[in-house]
Amino acid sequence: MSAPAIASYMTDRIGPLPFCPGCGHTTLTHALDKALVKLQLDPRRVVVVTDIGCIGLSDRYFTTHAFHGLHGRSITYACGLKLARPELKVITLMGDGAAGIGGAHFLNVARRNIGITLLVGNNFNYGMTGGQHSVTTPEEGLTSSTPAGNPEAPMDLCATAAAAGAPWVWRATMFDPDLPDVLADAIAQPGFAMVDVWELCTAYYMPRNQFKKKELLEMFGAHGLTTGKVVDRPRPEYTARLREVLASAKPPRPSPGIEPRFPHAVSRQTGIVIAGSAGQKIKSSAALFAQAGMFAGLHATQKDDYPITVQTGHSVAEVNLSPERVDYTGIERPDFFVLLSEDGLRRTRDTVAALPATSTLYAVDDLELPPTAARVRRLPSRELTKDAGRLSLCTAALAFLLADSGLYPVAALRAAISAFTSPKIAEASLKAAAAGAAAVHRE
Ligand SMILES: Cc1ncc(C[n+]2csc(CCOP(=O)(O)OP(=O)(O)O)c2C)c(N)n1
Ligand code: SF4
Ligand SMILES: [Mg+2]
Repeated sequence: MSAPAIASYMTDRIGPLPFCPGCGHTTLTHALDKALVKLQLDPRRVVVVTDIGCIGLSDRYFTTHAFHGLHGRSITYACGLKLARPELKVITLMGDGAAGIGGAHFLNVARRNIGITLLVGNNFNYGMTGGQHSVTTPEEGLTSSTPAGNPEAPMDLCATAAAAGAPWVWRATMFDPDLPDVLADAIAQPGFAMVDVWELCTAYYMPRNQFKKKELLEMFGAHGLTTGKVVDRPRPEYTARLREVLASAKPPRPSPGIEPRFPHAVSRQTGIVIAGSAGQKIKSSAALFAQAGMFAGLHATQKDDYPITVQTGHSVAEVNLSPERVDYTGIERPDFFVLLSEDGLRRTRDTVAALPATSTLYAVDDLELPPTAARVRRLPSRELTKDAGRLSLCTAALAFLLADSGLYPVAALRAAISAFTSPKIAEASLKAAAAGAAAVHRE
């Protein structure tokens, strides 16, 4: 038989592996090398992902791509790589400590079935930081953080991954002669595959607990566990499935774009606050008002304030219009204030009371206002909503403001309504805009 084209995926250019003598991570790392040799994958299409912990020192010894990040997060990096580049074989090496610290990632990669390979170098403690207990430390296990014995029940990583939906799970030990073949099988899986490799940490867990090969193997019996395949139930891989779903999704409606085609009379950044109730279309009307400003060649920003609940409580929108770029979107002294309901007034009463004499306050006619220095203009709400209905009050009020202030033409608001709302809504909104503008001129 001819020798494999690639005889090793590891380099000795940076010296020997850094692990303590007898450490299981050495065995696991070499087993991964043998698995890659068996599969003869193009090293440019393989990424070894690790995080912190002794096991995380291994990635730089591989001649594949490598990614090294924060403790417990290697699954997230691996998933990101796989989602962006599904053609890559992404292999994650992490410790039992990292599996616990990144527990949510561990559950979700199994649930989603993202096609990465997860190899856990499970040595029952935090090796790198001096042997503290981890989620897999056996009950009564002695560690630097459980000197009187671990009072916690350990987590069975394989059962946990299986319960979360992992399609392929294998429980192994560093002493298994077929470990390279098992890792090769795991890497060859199209979906998520995990191998939990029970190991010795010869520096800490082994001496503290008199825990050698015999004790490690006996632990299986004590927990009613066996080595070998735990789960093999293939199901569609997430990355491929996601691409299918995205390919079949309806493309978003192309935006009509906003080309300036109206004049304006705004010489400086101008702040407009609109305060009303949820359900009064405050947010969407304010958005049209801002877009209409852009049709007049202005820069516009919008910020909304509303409770998390729907159809109840206040709704406040703040819009800035400016001939220059808007760098600060806060409105401390509104130039214009539109007040459409008791909810809106309750939310903004202090601001309304503090409005300066340079402000104009447009308030619906049935609201009792606090004393204010602002110039007050009353909005005839019955007249404004007669044709278009109650839901269009905000649009009518904004048209009133435009016709009164001359910031930019009401025609720009009409253009925004026609461009950005469905024909049915546009019909009512255009009526409202006409009613708002007409009410000003009637006075
Ligand atoms: C978020 C975070 N928590 C804690 C640490 C400190 N820390 C560094 S290595 C390590 C333990 C690693 O244990 P494990 O993942 O089991 O790997 P091992 O060293 O046993 O191979 C810890 C807790 C860290 N680097 N980052
Ligand atoms: S401290 Fe433990 S896990 Fe880390 S290299 Fe040494 S034996 Fe291995
Ligand atoms: Mg560990």
